[in-house]
Amino acid sequence: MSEEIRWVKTHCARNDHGGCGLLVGVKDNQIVQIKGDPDGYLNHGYTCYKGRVSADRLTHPDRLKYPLKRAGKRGEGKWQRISWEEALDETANNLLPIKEKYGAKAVGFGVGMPKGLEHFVLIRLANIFGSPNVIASQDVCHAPREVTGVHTCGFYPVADLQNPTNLILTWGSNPLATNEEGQIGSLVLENIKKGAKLIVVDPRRTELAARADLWLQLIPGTGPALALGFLNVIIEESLYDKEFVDNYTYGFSDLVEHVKQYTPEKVAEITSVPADLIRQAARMYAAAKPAALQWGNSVEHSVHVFDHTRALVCLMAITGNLEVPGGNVNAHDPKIMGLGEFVKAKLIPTKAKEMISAYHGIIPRLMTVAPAYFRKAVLEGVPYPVRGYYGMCTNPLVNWADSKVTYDAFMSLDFIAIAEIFMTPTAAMADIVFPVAHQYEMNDIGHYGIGHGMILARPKIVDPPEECWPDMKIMNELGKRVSPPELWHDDYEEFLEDVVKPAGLTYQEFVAKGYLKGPDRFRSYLEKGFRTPTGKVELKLSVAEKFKLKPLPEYSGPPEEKDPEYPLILMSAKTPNYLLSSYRWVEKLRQREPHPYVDIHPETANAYGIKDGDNVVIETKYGEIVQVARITDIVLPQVISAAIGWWYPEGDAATQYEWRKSNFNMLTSISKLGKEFGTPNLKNIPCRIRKQ
Ligand SMILES: Nc1nc2c(c(=O)[nH]1)N[C@H]1C(S)=C(S)[C@@H](COP(=O)(O)OP(=O)(O)OC[C@H]3O[C@@H](n4cnc5c(=O)[nH]c(N)nc54)[C@H](O)[C@@H]3O)O[C@H]1N2
Ligand SMILES: Nc1nc2c(c(=O)[nH]1)N[C@H]1C(S)=C(S)[C@@H](COP(=O)(O)OP(=O)(O)OC[C@H]3O[C@@H](n4cnc5c(=O)[nH]c(N)nc54)[C@H](O)[C@@H]3O)O[C@H]1N2
Ligand code: SF4
Ligand SMILES: [Mo]
Repeated sequence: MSEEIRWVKTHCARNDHGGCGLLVGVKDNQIVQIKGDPDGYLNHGYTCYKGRVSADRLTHPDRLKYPLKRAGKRGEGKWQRISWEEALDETANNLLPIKEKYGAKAVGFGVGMPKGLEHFVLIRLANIFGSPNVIASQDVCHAPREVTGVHTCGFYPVADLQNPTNLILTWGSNPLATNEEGQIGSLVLENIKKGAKLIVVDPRRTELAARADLWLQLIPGTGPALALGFLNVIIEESLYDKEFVDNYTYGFSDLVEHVKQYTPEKVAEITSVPADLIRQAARMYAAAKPAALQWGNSVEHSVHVFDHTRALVCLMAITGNLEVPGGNVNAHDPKIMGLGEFVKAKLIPTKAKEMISAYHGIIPRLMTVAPAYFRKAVLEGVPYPVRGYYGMCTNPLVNWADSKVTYDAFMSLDFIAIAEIFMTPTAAMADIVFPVAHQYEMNDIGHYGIGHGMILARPKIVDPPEECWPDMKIMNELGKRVSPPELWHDDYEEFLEDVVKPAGLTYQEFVAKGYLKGPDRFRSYLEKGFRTPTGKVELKLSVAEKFKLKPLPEYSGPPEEKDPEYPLILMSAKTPNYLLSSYRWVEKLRQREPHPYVDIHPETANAYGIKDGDNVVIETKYGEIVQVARITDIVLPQVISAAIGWWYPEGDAATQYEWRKSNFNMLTSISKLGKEFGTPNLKNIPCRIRKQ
């Protein structure tokens, strides 16, 4: 007999960084409806379309359901179904000989955008195995902001959208489409309704830009100059918070001298934002008190990420917006297990010295290896050989800059295991593919380790199909085969218990509560100072010399040299319909966005004889791809904005699903990297276009 619809509370996940409280309707082990939970802490009932149709990710007929072993040559698309025992043994029997021959560090453990608790189980697996090399896209996502924040003011300054604020300044962040790090866009709108002003810094006229009090349409990649221009105006016009600057900052007088050169007029030339608009925006931001600066991914997508981020933290600091409600805050965790303990960091005390990136003189505290350096190790043996890779929740062939180098590196590895929900271009290169359980099919914890001071419950709602296992279970069982079994759990669900135990809760009690949030604590510096070497916000870095870092933020020109052969500027932005390279196979999403679209200004389209819907070849020094023209004036005439993350799941596994055809990262390069984080340039790339 068919059961009634049962409504279960959970939190959305694996569509972006997640966070919306959801009510999930279940009937006969099937999800029949998903709606927003009005009690959701971050969303107050809001959901987006891809959240509402997210159960469709589970039911596609081509979803991976059994462990697979490569049958033909690598990448040929021929597979043999094997048992879990065989898949785990085969993986162990390949990883252990690599460890024996080259050392544990010759195995890289790969993750992508953090999706759930498995992210930290993977770091634990690497640590226990003895490899310092966790390979992650953190170099272009989150880590530069977090690490630079810690170096500058002792913490990761998060925009406080929960308390009333007078102004939100979005800086290369598009929360209505991306809800980055659980900064759910609807909260920005709620603040605006209550009277907060809005300034948007974005090269595209986004939905938010269209609603903003001021919109600064800068040339992509020129953000550091604009931030320095803001500092110039605020200092020249004495709009800064004098009491805070006098008592709690280090190096102000050097900053004053330094930013004199970044006059609004000079910055206008670089950024194409009119000088008066720069003045007006800087004044409005400085006067608002409190003002929340919501920064985004584009801060990171440049070789100049360190300067950019440093300038923005200086801006928050001198305007007195650090650690105040409605400003940029230090989010404190609830009483849960600390990350270091969870990942068993103590077992690998020499990690910072031995990881691949240490050789490249990376900034201290960045504990993952940038993909650029990983591939150098694989292809050139620099600084030492790396021959094996275990990857989950990631699709490097499409998502890492310079896809051709990724292909070569994956062809060259001795052994690759990938855990996936669907056969992707990267999984198609593997020797072993593990089929995984997904959101709604396993117990999970969200937002652990993201730095926003909360964790969210994501309980299991339906059973996974056939032989799919949660990533955590796979690693728990693999761990027992490749490292001392006593360091692993009998049952992988104990990982969930570990996290919430310090709060005095079982996982199920945590699920009943829904989420845990740390205490709101503001202006802790009044008692303790800032957690930097000088105890102050370091406008000028006191450790600059020691770590060979720039003491003051600067603008050192466009991330790539201008090139008359490639007269247009290529950028990208994330679409509301997909997560990076994921879910092109979900029909309801594909109907909304069937093709990769490149946004081209009408004047430019006209000059090149391109019409809306035409196939367009986009070409950079590094490669060419094809996308479909969308003629729109949301971009400047000299800028085009192309889609990221594209491959064609309906294509052929033997050609890795046409991974070259429309993939943005065929156009990017790792020949020039930011020194501090190993970051490639993903925005402001000289390009040219033609009708196909
Ligand atoms: N040019 C350019 N490149 C970029 C970016 C850009 O803006 N421009 N953005 C960068 C950013 S910010 C990031 S974070 C990276 C992201 O890079 P990735 O993290 O590699 O990106 P995703 O597309 O999220 O890839 C995730 C893969 O995980 C799979 N997956 C989903 N859920 C699960 C799960 O529960 N378990 C397992 N095992 N697999 C799962 C999906 O099917 C998908 O194939 O890309 C970066 N690359
Ligand atoms: N729907 C959806 N949500 C996502 C993701 C997704 O792929 N899809 N990805 C998730 C991930 S991994 C991340 S890291 C976050 C990213 O979240 P965001 O940072 O919000 O995402 P982006 O779209 O990369 O960049 C934000 C805005 O920066 C603008 N921009 C581009 N270049 C520049 C520039 O040079 N300067 C300035 N000031 N602005 C620029 C773009 O036009 C865009 O509107 O989103 C997460 N959420
Ligand atoms: S905004 Fe993000 S967390 Fe909220 S429903 Fe959409 S995908 Fe899920
Ligand atoms: Mo990201």
